[in-house]
Amino acid sequence: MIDPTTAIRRRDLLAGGVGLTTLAAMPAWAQQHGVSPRAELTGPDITLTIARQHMMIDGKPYHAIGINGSAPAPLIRLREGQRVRITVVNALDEETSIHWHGLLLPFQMDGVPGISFPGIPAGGRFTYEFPVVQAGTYWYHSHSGLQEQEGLYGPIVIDPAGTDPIASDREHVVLLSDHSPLHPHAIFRRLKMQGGYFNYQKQTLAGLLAGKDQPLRERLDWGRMRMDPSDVSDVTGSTYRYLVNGHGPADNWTGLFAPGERVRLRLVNASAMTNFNIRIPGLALTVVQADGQDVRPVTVDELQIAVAETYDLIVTPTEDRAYTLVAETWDRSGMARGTLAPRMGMAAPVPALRPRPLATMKDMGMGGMDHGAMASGCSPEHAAMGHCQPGAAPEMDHGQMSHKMRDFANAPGLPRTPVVQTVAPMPVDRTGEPPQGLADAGHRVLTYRDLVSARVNPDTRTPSRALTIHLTGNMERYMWAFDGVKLNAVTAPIPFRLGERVRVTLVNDTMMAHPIHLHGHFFELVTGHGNHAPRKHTVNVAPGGTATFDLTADSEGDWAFHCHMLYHMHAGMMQVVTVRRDADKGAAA
Ligand SMILES: [Cu+2]
Repeated sequence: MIDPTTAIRRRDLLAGGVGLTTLAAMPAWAQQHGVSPRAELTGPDITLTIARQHMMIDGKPYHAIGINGSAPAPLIRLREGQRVRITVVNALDEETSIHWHGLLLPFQMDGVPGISFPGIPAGGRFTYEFPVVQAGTYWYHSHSGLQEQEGLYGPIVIDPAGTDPIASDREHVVLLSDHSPLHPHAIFRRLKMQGGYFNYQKQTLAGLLAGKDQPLRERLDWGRMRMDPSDVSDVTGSTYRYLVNGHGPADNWTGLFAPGERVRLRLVNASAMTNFNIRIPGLALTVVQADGQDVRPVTVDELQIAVAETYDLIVTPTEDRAYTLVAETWDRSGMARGTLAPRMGMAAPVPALRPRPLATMKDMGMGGMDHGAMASGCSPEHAAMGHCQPGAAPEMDHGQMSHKMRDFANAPGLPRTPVVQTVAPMPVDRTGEPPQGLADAGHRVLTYRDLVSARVNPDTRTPSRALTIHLTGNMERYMWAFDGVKLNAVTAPIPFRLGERVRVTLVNDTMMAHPIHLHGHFFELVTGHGNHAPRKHTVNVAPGGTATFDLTADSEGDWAFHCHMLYHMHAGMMQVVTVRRDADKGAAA
């Protein structure tokens, strides 16, 4: 057997003699003893060297890709109003890239190979240079292949030009992620072979018959569809280690506080595929920022952070004791865990994983349909259309169900491709509901509708046009797309005219959540808050649900628009958005 440590060292040397081969070189901001993440990359000139290395998780080494010898990558701390020049040196033997997630910048600096720039070849380098025009919590990651899954991500904090309206005595970056001993291409191959490969939580027939946690009727409906209500996530704790600042649950990353302090937690979900439910038993969580944008403080007991989102929280621990930061995965297949404590070496009880959530009929896009109608296989709407008779055909088979689910009446213009396995017959706006699996949490849970911008939106015009985009997929073949057309089959980008304001509705025709991210822009979620709509760069669209936002296309160029579930993006759920002075002139503008 080759000692993997030696192998890695040799590879690093071959890759260009990068001397940082120490095992588990953790970034200073993520270290156990870090009182605050002050050791960071800062200033107008920053160099990032990307190379293969190891990552130590709960005492075991894992292959990883890091920056300047650390995985996760170092904290980059900037100030609003400065200019920054960041040189990225590629010491890998493959192409790479860095994308600055949530930052507003010229599109040539956005870092998406094939869209914004050609990528950084093996052994090459690229200098990004842009003005820093915003403040808040963001992050950066590779946009090449599946490198992000291997640890190529890190946090960005931008301090406001003036006084920070969010007062705190101390702050900690809490960067969440998922890491696997499997190579990401091996994970993807398994998903392609069988969409539910990592879902070991499937119900057994005995469980089906004996279960009391869901009405039998719903179970029968699922059975007819040959789907499984426990398919909440595609990649699970069966392969993932869930991390807080690169540390496993046993490592117990600890952030210090003095009792009575206002502690700001800058939460970043840098996972490839995992949404997390966050709670700190014994502490209320006051949400003060979402995706880097200040919001009116709202206090909850738990919130879900979807892949690629950030949330800033204020907590005020008053007791001289430890508190557990619980980051339970939304499918309840695992947990990332950390501790807030007055001194190092302390721990508080770690709650057990709660029962796994099951997808519901609402997750199938039947939010507007009652279960009785569903069980009979004939909704009132379909009866009205002459498709069936109410109360008839109670034992409809999979083929008929499939046909019903693929009824395109509610999705005019959607092509009939293999990437459209299902169409949500009656999708509903679910932004006012607790996120998936948290309906019965038994305490205050953040919903998107709770978010209200702290300031008046910069553009409060009524949108001049509306656009609907369907999120489509085929779980069995592991194909994902917008409007049924995978990126590699797309013939034209989604065009916007520079300066126009458009109302975009995302309709999730699949039974999985999709955190959708638009590069280079913020959009305003349409959740009833008028000119104080929350501004986001990523919105998680619930299964069978819709989400609507208003977008001012104010940044000229070509921008990536994609699902931030890494393997969904890789499987085709990505398109290019163009913003042009005159849409008709296309690239010539
Ligand atoms: Cu997705």
